[in-house]
Amino acid sequence: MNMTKSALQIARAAYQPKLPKALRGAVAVKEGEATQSVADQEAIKNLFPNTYGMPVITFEDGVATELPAINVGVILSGGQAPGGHNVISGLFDGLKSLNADSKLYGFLGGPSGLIDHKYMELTAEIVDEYRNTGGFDIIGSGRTKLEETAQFDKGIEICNQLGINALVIIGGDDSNTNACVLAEYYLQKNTGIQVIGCPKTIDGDLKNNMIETSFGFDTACKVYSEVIGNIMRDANSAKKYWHFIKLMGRSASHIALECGLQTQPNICIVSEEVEAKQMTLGDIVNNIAETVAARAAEGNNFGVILIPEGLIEFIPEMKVLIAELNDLLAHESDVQKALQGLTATSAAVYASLPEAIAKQLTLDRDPHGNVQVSLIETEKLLIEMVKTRLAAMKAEGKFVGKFAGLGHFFGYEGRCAAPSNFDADYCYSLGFNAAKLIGAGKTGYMSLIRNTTAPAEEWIAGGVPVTMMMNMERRHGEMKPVIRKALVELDGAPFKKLVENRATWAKETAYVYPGPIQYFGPSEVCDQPTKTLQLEQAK
Ligand code: FBP
Repeated sequence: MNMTKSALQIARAAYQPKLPKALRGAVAVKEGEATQSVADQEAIKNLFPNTYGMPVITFEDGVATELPAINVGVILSGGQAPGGHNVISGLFDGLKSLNADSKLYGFLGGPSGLIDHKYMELTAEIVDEYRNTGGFDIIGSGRTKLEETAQFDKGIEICNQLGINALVIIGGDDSNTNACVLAEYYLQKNTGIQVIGCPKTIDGDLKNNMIETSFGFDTACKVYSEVIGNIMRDANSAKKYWHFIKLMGRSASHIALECGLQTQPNICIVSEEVEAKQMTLGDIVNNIAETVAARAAEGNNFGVILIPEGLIEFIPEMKVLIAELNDLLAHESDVQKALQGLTATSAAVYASLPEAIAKQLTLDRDPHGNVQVSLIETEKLLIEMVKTRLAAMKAEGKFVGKFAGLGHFFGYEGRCAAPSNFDADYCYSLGFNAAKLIGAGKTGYMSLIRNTTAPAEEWIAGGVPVTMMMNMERRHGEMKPVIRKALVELDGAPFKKLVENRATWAKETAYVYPGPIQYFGPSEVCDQPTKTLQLEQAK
């Protein structure tokens, strides 16, 4: 194994993440009022009789008490997000602060490690190798869903074998929903195994009144914004290309919006607006072509457009087509046969798409049966369609310039970046705090760190019951309890900021070049939270 480290890696390993004041010593638990789920209270209460209604808790300074050693198992679930290793190092240090003989086990390759009993003990030596690094490679991640009681029972077996008293599941909305189902089951069965969740996803869609942001969003957006800024400088130097940049984020457009606010592109598409205005693919193409023509009229044959990864599923006619394909392909693996089942309208939409894109819509589904939007080249689809539209406008004398489109997709480039100071501190605190929740005997809670636009030492630490974030949604034809996903709010401050400025940004070349993430230097350069967080918390 190549253990050569970069100079930055070596220097960064020594960074000591900042912890909120409240977590630095022994803690006392302050309980709030009983809570309710965000909707469907009766249904959720019936499904979670033991974990429903628990109070939000806050940690305050407490008196040190002797706790027995605690053994904990940790699982990384779903897509990588910068800072996962710091959640684990925070958890490790937090457990050791409760009792030096506590042990941490990592389940390998995601939730399947728990079911298949694949694990390793995370010793101080191993954890130290991964402090402040990106990636999930310390134990690996996976997308196996924990939802069957047989899986839960396999979990009990291995926990009993290793003397594990608690599990920490680091994941997105689905994984944390499943963590809560597991917590409820383990309580009902009186196993004594606690389950705590941690909010992870670069997509930024696991947030609500309590969870201010999911970890990884800050770093990923900063990495993408750096590269977008570099492309903008290139575009403004060469003045001959329109760059169509697709940005990750399975369904919500938080990443595209945040990168838009950081860099001020000519166009930043927000899927949630497309859906609300029922815009067709043709409408989107026309809007882009008009902006290209308006800039060309002033001699600017270049520009930058940000496209959210999930856009295709928010365009009404595409949404219907994709839903039909999801159903048909679930029962028929022969694509040609499946296509024959499309309704006449969807068949016409399908036929109107460039062949390569149409084919991408029929590729393998993810474990949830959804189309894998990261594999659909929306940026290329738009370039082709805008080119055709501009040719027609040219013939009508409405476009006088030149158009050359270049496509990019930024996603995997940012998911394993070395965490920014914000994510390094936030993740370490989430992990350390999870240990305190375990020490306080809690289960069915998500680790909660609030007040995150203030300096880290003023952050508020505690826990929020997962049931509080749930509602009932139809999944695979059945009503299921799930954590409500946070899409971009069209009346929220970040989107309003875009709307206030976008006409100017479309016309002028108002690019901002954020540059690379800085790990050392003045706080205003190194510790800025995202624009999204700053605007939302300024309310
Ligand atoms: P999570 O929701 O699990 O954090 O993953 C999000 C994400 O990074 C999306 O932005 C993207 O669409 C998807 O994962 C890609 O999945 P995969 O890693 O399986 O290619």
